[in-house]
Amino acid sequence: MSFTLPNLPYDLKALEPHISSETLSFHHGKHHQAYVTNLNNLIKGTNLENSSLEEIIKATANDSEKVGVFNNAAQVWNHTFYWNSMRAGGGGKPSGAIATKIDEDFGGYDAFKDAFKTAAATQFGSGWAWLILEDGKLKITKTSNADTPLAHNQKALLTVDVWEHAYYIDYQNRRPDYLDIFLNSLVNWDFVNENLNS
Ligand code: MN3
Repeated sequence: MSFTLPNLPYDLKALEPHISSETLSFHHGKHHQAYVTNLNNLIKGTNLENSSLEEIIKATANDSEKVGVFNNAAQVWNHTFYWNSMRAGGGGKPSGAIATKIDEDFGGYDAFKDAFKTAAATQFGSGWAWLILEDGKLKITKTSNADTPLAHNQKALLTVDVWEHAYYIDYQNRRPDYLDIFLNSLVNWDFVNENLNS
């Protein structure tokens, strides 16, 4: 099976002024596309050629000879998940089941927000911050480079990309400003609720 780049769930200008069409154009059209192209080249003619993306990620997560396959497969998956983690007019306090669960497990939205921002701000170098469900509890994690909750039997609910390519055009080195905007104006809580209920 050959993978194709999924379309963005909104148009390139949809997240402006918070994330520019220039950022989305490069990030989706160049970076995400490159992971798809690399993955297709790496699995061609191998025993992973007919596997799903999730199967490839799980099969290669702990295989030191398949690091390249894992990195590209996980980055394809992580980016699709990230696009869906945002929407125009998003952010702020959640509603629905996730709001209740955040109150139960973090003691309120503000505590969640502080913990998520801290994890994302303190990820050294490239990586991701996540809201996940593990053993029935919400947790916040951070992963380096391509690493993903899928490789750790954790259910991903929300992510933010903290590779510099995600924010450098719009925020330069100011990762904390990008994170504030993500939390206050971009989070797609409907997607988070769908993931929680799936
Ligand atoms: Mn990225």
